[in-house]
Amino acid sequence: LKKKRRQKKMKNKKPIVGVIMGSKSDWDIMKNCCDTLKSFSIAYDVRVISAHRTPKRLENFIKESEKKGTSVIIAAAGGAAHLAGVTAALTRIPVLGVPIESVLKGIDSLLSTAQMPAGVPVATFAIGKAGAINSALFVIAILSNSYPDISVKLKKYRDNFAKKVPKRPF
Ligand code: RP5
Repeated sequence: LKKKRRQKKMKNKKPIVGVIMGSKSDWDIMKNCCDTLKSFSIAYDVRVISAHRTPKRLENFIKESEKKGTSVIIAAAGGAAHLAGVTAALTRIPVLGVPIESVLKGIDSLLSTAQMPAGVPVATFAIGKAGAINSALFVIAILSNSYPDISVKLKKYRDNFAKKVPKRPF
């Protein structure tokens, strides 16, 4: 009965995703993440928050996110990219990391985001645009377990892939 009640509550509640990035300069890439969420009609709360330049803003954002029941936070940063890791350390909301290209082509961002010591996980995606889109699609896949309307849209999205790929290369 408890499970049914919880499921009913979930059904009525729209999910919300937090999308944060270390700098305004990350927006060109992270716009792809937000556009993907938007195309699935998933609400998101997007902000520029830097772990080292605006740490108080990060703390406040996490407090707000916990209060409003944010499902997941997607955190993008470049260089010595600690935004996703610090976010994950401050909350139990799952954190997905998107490494942004840097002077070292994003290898530094990728390693800084992915190489978390055991205990505080950050699910890390590809560098740049692919990671921005896939982080959103990953959230969408997880949410589709609980929201049938999202699941239907995801199936359509995948079916469209097959239609777009030619059967022969010539
Ligand atoms: C990181 O440093 C940001 O996430 C960005 O990718 C990188 C460069 O930031 P800006 O110097 O362009 O503000 O904190």
